[in-house]
Amino acid sequence: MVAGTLLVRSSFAQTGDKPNFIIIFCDDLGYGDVGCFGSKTHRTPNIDRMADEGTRFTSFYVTSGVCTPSRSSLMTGCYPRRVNMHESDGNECVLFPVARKGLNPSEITIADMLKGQGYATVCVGKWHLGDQPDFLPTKQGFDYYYGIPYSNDMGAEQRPKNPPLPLLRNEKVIEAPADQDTLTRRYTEEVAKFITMNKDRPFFVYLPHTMPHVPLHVSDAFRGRSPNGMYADVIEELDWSVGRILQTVRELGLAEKTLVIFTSDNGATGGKGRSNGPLRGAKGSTWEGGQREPCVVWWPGHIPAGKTCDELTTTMDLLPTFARLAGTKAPTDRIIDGKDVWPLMASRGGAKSPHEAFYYYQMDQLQAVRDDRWKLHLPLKVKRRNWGKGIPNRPMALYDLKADIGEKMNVADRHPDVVKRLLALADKARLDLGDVNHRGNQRPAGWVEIAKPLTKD
Ligand SMILES: [Ca+2]
Repeated sequence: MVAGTLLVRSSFAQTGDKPNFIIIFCDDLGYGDVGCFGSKTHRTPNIDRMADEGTRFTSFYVTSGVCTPSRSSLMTGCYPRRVNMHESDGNECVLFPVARKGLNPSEITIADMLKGQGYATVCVGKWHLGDQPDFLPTKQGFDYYYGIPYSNDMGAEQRPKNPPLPLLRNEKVIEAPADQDTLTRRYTEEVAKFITMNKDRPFFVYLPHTMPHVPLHVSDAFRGRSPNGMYADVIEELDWSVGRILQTVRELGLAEKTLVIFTSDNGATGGKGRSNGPLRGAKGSTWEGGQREPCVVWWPGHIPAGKTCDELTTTMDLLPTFARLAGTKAPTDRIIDGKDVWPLMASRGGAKSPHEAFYYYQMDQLQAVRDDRWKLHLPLKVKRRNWGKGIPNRPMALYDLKADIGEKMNVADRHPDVVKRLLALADKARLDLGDVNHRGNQRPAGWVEIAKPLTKD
């Protein structure tokens, strides 16, 4: 059985039988918000079944506690600073409507790479990597786009100076303001249709859900259904969506040809039924609760069922991993920070994380570094925050993540050798990726001279 599976695996790309890829990327879903990651309040039978049939990654990271930088990494396989998407044109932590800045179209996104390998590519959902025509998904490797270009709280309904929240099909606004109640359902239908239309060729689906980012919206079928309030209603509809997509894949006979990943772009905000499980901190922070995400990887016959992998992995790894599975390589003409983690997904005996370290940045500032076991919060004169004033005089703190996932006990005094090693890794990152006033090896973002609002004709 094992040998047979390995044989299928190794011959997959060579036979021209390229696997399909689906990334389901929730917005602000916390580490403890789904059953298979410990939620006792949200009913998520479909995501739990996906975990039973696949592998849970329990040390899976996004590169930022907020949307835009996190998404830039998933798309490019690079830290946000590398592609200059760590802050907006107005020095905010994320892009706002009518931004002059966006993900540079000269970056090679996962979609660009897979399109080059003959894949049909679709982005359905919240983009948030630039709202100008040059930066939209259709200019970043996606054949088709349906969704909102930035966060659902950035329309005129919440911020009167902005245009009404636009819903786009490709580059055209088809609805404004978008009817948010039906977004999760409509996204799911768009994806199911796309999969069905492209069942006979390799495809890549990127589904960055608008939910459960606030304002919360849910369709009539799910409103008030959960005993745990609106947030749980929203999670249950997202779970339904996962089930509907996997059912589509199964019914078309594509289960053994399709790798599906379920995760989130950053941690949950605090309170109101949201949960980052045992993790400290929340969305927007460099505590684990901001950047460690629930992650389930599913591919029957290729990825083992019912397993858990605690090795350090990141959204940046998806581009090089998909490249390998599609029979190509990640770009070699530029620095790519992600690593091929297929040996971990396939649970090859003894496979270890290919990362020497992971770096936690808040906007332009390096705040923490971890290796396989230890996380060091760096001493900072002013610890920057994504919003509000920085926090002065933050002392150094070391946590043993294997014994203390909640970052409760500072053990820096007991492990001076570990502190020294992690400080050296931080210096290495500063040289390469930069830190505050040091630019590092950074590629330019995309810019336009005059930004225009996305409005309905
Ligand atoms: Ca988010």
